[in-house]
Amino acid sequence: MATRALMVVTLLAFCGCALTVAAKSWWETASFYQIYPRSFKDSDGDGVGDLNGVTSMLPYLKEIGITGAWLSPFLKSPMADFGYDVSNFTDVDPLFGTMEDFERLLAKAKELDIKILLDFVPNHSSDECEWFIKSAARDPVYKDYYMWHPGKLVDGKRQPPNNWISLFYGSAWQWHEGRQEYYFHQFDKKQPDFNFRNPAVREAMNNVLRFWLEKGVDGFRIDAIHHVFEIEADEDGNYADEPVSGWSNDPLNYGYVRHIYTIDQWENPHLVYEWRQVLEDYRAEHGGDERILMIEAWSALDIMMQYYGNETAEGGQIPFNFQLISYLDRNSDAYLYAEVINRWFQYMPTGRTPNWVIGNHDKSRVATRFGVERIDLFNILLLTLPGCSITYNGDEIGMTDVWISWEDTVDPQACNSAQEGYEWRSRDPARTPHQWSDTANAGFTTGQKTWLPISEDYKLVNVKRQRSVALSHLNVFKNLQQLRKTATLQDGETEVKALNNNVLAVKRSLRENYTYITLLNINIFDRIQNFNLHEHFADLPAEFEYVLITDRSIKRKGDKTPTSSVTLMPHESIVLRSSVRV
Ligand SMILES: *[C@@H]1O[C@H](CO)[C@@H](O)[C@H](O)[C@H]1NC(C)=O
Ligand SMILES: *[C@@H]1O[C@H](CO)[C@@H](O)[C@H](O)[C@H]1NC(C)=O
Ligand SMILES: *[C@@H]1O[C@H](CO)[C@@H](O)[C@H](O)[C@H]1NC(C)=O
Ligand SMILES: CC(=O)N[C@H]1CO[C@H](CO)[C@@H](O)[C@@H]1O
Ligand SMILES: [Ca+2]
Ligand SMILES: [Ca+2]
Repeated sequence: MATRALMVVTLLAFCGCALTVAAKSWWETASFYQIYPRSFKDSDGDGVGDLNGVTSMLPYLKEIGITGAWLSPFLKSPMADFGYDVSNFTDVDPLFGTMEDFERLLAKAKELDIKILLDFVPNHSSDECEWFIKSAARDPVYKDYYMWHPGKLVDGKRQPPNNWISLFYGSAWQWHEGRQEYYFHQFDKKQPDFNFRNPAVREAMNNVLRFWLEKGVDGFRIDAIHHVFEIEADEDGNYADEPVSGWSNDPLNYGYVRHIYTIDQWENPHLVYEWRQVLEDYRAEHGGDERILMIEAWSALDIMMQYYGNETAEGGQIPFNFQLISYLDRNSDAYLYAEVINRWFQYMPTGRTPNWVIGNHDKSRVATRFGVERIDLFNILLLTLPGCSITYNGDEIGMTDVWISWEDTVDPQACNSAQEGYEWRSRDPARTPHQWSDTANAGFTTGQKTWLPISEDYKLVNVKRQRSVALSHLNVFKNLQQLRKTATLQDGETEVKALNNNVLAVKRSLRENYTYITLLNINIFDRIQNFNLHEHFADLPAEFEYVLITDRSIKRKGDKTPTSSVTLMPHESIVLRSSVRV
């Protein structure tokens, strides 16, 4: 089994034992990219990105060293949640193109050796899915596909069955006139939750995976897995209230209750093990490279680790590591960075592979959350840590959030409640169109309008311009991908530590190879840092060479520095390489 081979590698990485390095599976050092298809590239001028647009830009992914991409949903959908409300799990939405377009995308990706992962949204379908329509009509096959409840009578008035709240505001139970029952939805009311306790639902979803494997996808990114199961109903078919949290005064606010019955139920990881088995069975029959699962869960670390697998069953290869997103902000010091990074290593079971994520389509952009002066810093960190990196489209050129007026806001998480505070809830600012060039609409579309406004900074921040600026964010990203191919960054041991409040160091070393040290000046004040690396790491040679610099650097690539006195300029991030193999 592939994971046994991994164990050897990771032992080497974390205890330095003298074992041989086993060959790695393709994904273990992959540089992944998240494509939000609505905003990546529009091929037909309607102002919404599409599959042919993605296909036309696959050479760009190759150019920037991406080895695998996951695409946010492009399946048939009424778009109440921009595709996260799927009405047919095996059909492409005409807004994005056709199945033939997707097949062409896959063929082109194969030609370029870029792996493609589909976003699989198992928790719910759209209320316009045929399965839901049949379920509402009590069709004998589908009637228990979703979570239905007659509600309770209070003073002769019908009320939702309990106090469960939707993430998008208000009761999680929606009355259905046709069936004369409530259905449960963790997200929008147009996203009814599946009943995963029904084996027929499990099989239907397994068949969805098989359908796309047959098309040739290399795996799946699993959406919102921590919401999949709810607590089992009691003997009378009722579900207990969730306890009031005390964090909010508004009983319709998601934070009003503690979600002990609607998230992180113990069954969730086991569903992932079942899906992994579907992938393994497919591979056993059809061969090819390992198919993978990326797992999206916003859960405590001990729960996250269960998604890797248990003693007898394999799980997802990549349970998203959201530690950097969850615990760091622009005021964090280097000790916190080190702690947050090392925590994943401490919890991760032997033989598993770490992964690093700093942005996605639900979070404020990294350039906005941490400041534009830290764009290179995070790209350098993600790409020099061991394991796989996952970059949200646009972060390689340092795109920032775009302010969007209430009138232009389209995200249901913002629109479903009052105008007041919508800016806090809206996910639109991080979803604006990709900035390709300085031409009209940033080269995203040939049309006049775009589904979300283009950032005003597109004449300065775009791919075309950054290609021609030596130390642009894009070129730093590309230079990193070259470094990443070295034996040390692929297979080396890792030591992450803060040198002081302001400087984070990542040391990567491998027997008989060069040692690399990433140094990040996190300093929230504009200060120069000087330090002696011998005081922090044992057995370093006397001299290091600059192999990666940024536009903050005064040194040049190839310059040398004594190990005893390394200087970082304000907000400078660099990678040094030992002058000799060790
Ligand atoms: C999904 O779409 C395909 C292709 O149009 C169709 O054959 C299938 O019946 C649809 N499935 C559902 C559940 O609507
Ligand atoms: C691991 O998960 C499998 C599949 O869900 C289960 O059958 C098995 O009992 C679990 N093993 C342990 C040791 O918990
Ligand atoms: C560097 O490490 C690789 C293993 O990843 C090894 O094959 C090689 O011999 C090492 N030494 C040199 C000089 O490359
Ligand atoms: C990061 C991410 O993919 N979030 C999605 C989680 O699932 C909900 C509902 O499907 C979406 O609204 C989010 O965008
Ligand atoms: Ca389009
Ligand atoms: Ca659910």
